Amino acid sequence: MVTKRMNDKPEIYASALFLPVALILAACQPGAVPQSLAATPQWIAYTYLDGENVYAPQRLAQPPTRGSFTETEFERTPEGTRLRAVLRDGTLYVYLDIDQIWTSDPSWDVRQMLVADLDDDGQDEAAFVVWKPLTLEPSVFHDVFRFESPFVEGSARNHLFLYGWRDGEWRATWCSSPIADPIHMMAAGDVDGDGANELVLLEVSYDDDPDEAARHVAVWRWNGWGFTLQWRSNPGRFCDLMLQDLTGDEVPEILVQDGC
Ligand SMILES: [Ca+2]
Ligand SMILES: [Ca+2]
Ligand SMILES: [Ca+2]
Repeated sequence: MVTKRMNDKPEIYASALFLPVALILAACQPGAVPQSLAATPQWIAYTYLDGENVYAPQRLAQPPTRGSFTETEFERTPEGTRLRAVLRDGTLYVYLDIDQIWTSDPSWDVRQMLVADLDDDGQDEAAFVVWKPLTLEPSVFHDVFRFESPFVEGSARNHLFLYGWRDGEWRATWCSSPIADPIHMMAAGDVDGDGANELVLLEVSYDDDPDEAARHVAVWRWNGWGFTLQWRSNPGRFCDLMLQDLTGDEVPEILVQDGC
């Protein structure tokens, strides 16, 4: 099992100004030892080891019951209306009662959406994974930092966006820069039992087909201005992701398939 020192933790920041920092931090992660837990697809449960910042794997004899990530309804808003967010064919639609009030940008390919309190402010938001064309900011990358962006203008880059109902309107509450390790799947839950949700990801590489298996399972937690890596698994070929408590302690295990 590969563990990480506290000062090695990469972070996902919101502002494009922080992109080089985030990338540099991600590039500084120590290499993990290749070790797949299964040669053929096998369900595995990762359980948090109290106080050790590590999730221990255990093979499951039976596959878990599957969940759905394609449609979620919010709680009623303070105005007494119903807010509903629906992901359909790569587009996210938001309705207030029967009125459609927001649609994701046509250039975005929205892959997954979930609703949870991810920034620990007591209010739920919609978190969604987006592939969208990279738009460089010349004044930032060339005039200020004096180096070329590692990404090509117009290439598809992966982002995590948080939107919510705030001050009587549907709006962005946090938007990431291009993510260093694109998100294949995500789930949200308090997987370490400390009372705040973590963001659990299956991560791929830009060199991979993002629709194929993921390389790592990772747990990220909100740090006040972005997400900090708490833990990352050994490499594998992961697909499927869900959170279920299998041990009866009301702390969900991270369930994934390896060997996909
Ligand atoms: Ca929140
Ligand atoms: Ca937690
Ligand atoms: Ca448990």
